[in-house]
Formats: sequence, structure tokens, C-alpha cells
Amino acid sequence: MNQPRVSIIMGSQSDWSTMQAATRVLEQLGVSFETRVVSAHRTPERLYEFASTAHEKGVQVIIAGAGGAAHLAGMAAAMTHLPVIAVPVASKHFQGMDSLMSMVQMPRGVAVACQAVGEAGAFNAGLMAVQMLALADQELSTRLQNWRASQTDGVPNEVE
Ligand code: RP5
Repeated sequence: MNQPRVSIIMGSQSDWSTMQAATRVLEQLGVSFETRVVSAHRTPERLYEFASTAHEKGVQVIIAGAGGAAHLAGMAAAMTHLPVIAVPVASKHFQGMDSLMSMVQMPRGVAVACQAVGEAGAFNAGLMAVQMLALADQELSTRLQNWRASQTDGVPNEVE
């Protein structure tokens, strides 16, 4: 892959089965990305290093997935001016309600774009990243619009 425009970080390797959905739309639309395990709690220094330098490395959008006490997206957003899209990963005990509340209830002044819990949220995080990048990339915008049209065309009119 080229220099990554999108960085997908997740709190644990165990989040990958959910977060790989974010890579699907990026691959389909030809957007370069990287994937990394960065934990707010287990590797706080790695998070600091990543978030405070991501913009210098050419990353334009960050997607952060985590479960449980999911502070990853908010803490990343606290240390970068890049847009951060949050994906609440379904947790073992509360089915992701804890992840959702941890991510969505940000204090005023530090924003994250929180998606749905689980795989649909991860996929839409990739899609939202493309939409952000397409604002200043006409070729990507055309590919995105074609992708959307093809999705619409793929919805059957009648139940089969
Ligand atoms: C969070 O704790 C991770 O994002 C993951 O969703 C959850 C469980 O992590 P593991 O115990 O599976 O590594 O930090």
C-alpha cells in the first residue's frame, strides 16, 4: 500500500474480526490505509506517540475501534486535530452498550464521529472516511458516487 491516508487503530487484536469491515470499503474505493493495535489502557505511550504524530506522517483520518471502557477514540481525538471516527466494538458482558456510551459521550470541545456498534459501524467508519477524503479529491468523489449508485442498483425491487 502507498502512504496510508487512513489509520485504523484498535484496542486489541480481538477487535480485528469487527474492524476488518472498515478495510473493505477502503479497498473497494482504492484508499490507502494501515491497521495497528493501540490500546488506551495497555499501551498508553504507544497511543500518545501515534496520535500526536499521525498528521506528520500524512494520515488524514483516524478510525478507532475498541470495546468495554472504550477510551481509545476520545483519547486519540484529544491528541490530534485529525478527524477521529469511533467504532464501538461489541463487548462480552454488555453487548457493546458500554463501548457505545464510552465513545459517544464526549465532552464539549473534543469531537469524535461515533458509528453503530459492531461490524456495520466498522464498515460505515470506512465509508465515512472515504466521504471525508472525497471532499478534496474529485477522482475519489466520482468513485464514491459510482459505488453508491451501484449499491442502490443492487437493492431488489421485489422480494425474491
Ligand atoms: C478493549 O478491551 C479492546 O478494545 C477489546 O475490545 C476489549 C477486550 O480486549 P482483549 O481482552 O480481548 O484483548 O481494550
